[in-house]
Amino acid sequence: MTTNKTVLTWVDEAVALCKPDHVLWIDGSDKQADTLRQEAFGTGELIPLNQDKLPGCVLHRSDVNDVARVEDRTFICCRRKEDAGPTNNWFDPKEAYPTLRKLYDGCMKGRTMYVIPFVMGPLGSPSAKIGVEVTDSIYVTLSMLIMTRAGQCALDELGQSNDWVRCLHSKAELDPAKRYICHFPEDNAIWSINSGYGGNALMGKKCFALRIASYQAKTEGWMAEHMMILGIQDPQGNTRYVAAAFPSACGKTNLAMLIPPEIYQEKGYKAWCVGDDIAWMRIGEDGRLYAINAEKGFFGVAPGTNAKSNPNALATTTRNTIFTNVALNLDDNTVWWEGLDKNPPKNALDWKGNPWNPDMEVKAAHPNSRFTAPAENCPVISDQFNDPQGVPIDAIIFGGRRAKTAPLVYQARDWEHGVFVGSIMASETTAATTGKVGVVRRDPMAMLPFCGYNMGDYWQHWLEMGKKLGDKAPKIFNVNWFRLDDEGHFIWPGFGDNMRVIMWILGRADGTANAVETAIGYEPTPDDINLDGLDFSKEQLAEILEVDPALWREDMESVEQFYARFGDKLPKELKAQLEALKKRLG
Ligand code: GTP
Ligand code: SPV
Ligand code: MN
Repeated sequence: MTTNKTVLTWVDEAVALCKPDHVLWIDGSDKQADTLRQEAFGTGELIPLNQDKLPGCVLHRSDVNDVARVEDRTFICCRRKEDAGPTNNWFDPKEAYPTLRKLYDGCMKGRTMYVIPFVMGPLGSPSAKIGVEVTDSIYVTLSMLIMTRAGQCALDELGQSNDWVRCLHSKAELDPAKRYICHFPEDNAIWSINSGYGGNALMGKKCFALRIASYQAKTEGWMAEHMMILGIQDPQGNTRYVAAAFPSACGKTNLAMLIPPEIYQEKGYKAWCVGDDIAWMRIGEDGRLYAINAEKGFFGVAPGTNAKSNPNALATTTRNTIFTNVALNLDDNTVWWEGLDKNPPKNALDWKGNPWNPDMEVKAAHPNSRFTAPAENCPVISDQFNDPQGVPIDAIIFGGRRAKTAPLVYQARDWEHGVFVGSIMASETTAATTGKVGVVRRDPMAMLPFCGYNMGDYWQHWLEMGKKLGDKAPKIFNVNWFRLDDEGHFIWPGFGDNMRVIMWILGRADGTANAVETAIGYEPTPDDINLDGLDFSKEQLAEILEVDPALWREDMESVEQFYARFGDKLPKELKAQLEALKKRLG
């Protein structure tokens, strides 16, 4: 399939190390994917679903100890510890390589090694990058075929170039104690072993498109971000784009596929999805910031996805989709998860494959169960999805899950203040990563688990991008859909109604929307957000726009402690922003 010596040599080395019985190069054809699917049905790695109701769809159950990203087993392996920074686990490459080599030695005996060449980003895009993943998992292979542009097209695009990322993956024994997700940014390499799930194993995603790419982006002058990309088309047919960074399981996929409230639909507004998880952004010839979606599919959270919350996601998953760790409805051989509908199956298997019925205490689907679905299935996929140039971004939105502190929305005073707003982001942890759920932690730019180098240098890079963009820089905002009332209910209706907030944001970006200056930035008044057709009062809106200075002063103490970890890597601009905010808060 290729004469590229750098690829052939590396695959030979991987074969010599892992010692598979067979090697199969993935060409990207439907025929080959079908053969692999049939093989996986035979071994139980995949379970076929009802082909009338869910054509081309399959179910996969991961190992019960392998259900989410493992941040404590994820390492940045650069020569100097300080280059990994205080927020990453560091593993000296001098030790990491020999340690891992021992684990990979012979790990594919009796198995086939699949060689997957893949492109991140639209084919022919100046922003696109290439990788080759070898793996011993059919599930990973078929997932990569959905999530990336994989096969012969990638090798054609690569030609004889040496500029590609080496992704060595083996599920090995799936032993959590020997699980390593190691990134070598200085070597363009990722070594992942003993996991077969999600961001640990689909290496185009977080490993390459964020951890390695963020390092490349810093070196090459662009941005690799944990952001969805949404286009809002006005009645005149002009589409403007926003990019939003929310931590894992905090609403990117839902915002990316939102259905406009009726009041906007009636006027002729439309919403288009460009991406739901990873945006690569560079400055275009006109000086504006352009974003591409690095991926070709969605690896979305299943629980909570339903015909009301996200009908577009549901429609996207009705064909050629891999479901992982959801429940199997034995009556009609379809899938189910908590929050899909109010009719849980009476006769089902839970995500572990055990008999399940609605009277049982345990969950039918794992909280981090997911669908892997082709973007082309999405009813609102943007016609710019494959555009090599990407789309121009008018606004960057940060956000997280905060029960109290953060208001529904506010705008940063300028780019530098916006970088500060991103740097102080905090959010409650979710099931997307192993560990405790619901603990507030600082998660700058939603990149805490994904920045491939020192976060202090990353903030510096953001500041430099702002200088380059000058007055063409997108405006920066912060949102919080997750404010709770005293009974612990979400106050804001969220989902499609988030468009009401996006409209204010776009209005601010073009200078038409009103705002008042507050201690934390610019905020709308309750009159500035359109509540027409919504059962939600201005008093309620006022409540979630409110900023409690005492809570903020407390929060800034925690920011101060967080910042202190970066020593002299903390950009002085951010330190100054913190001091200025503290002063404004009194
Ligand atoms: P990753 O794929 O892990 O990066 O997650 P994500 O950021 O794409 O999150 P996603 O859109 O899948 O949403 C995660 C969870 O948050 C789901 O259970 C959603 O139902 C819920 N959610 C999303 N948007 C909203 C919202 O506006 N309000 C409320 N209350 N919940 C939301
Ligand atoms: C996330 O956790 O942000 C995800 C899922 O998008 S994973 O691919 O596992 O990283
Ligand atoms: Mn994500």
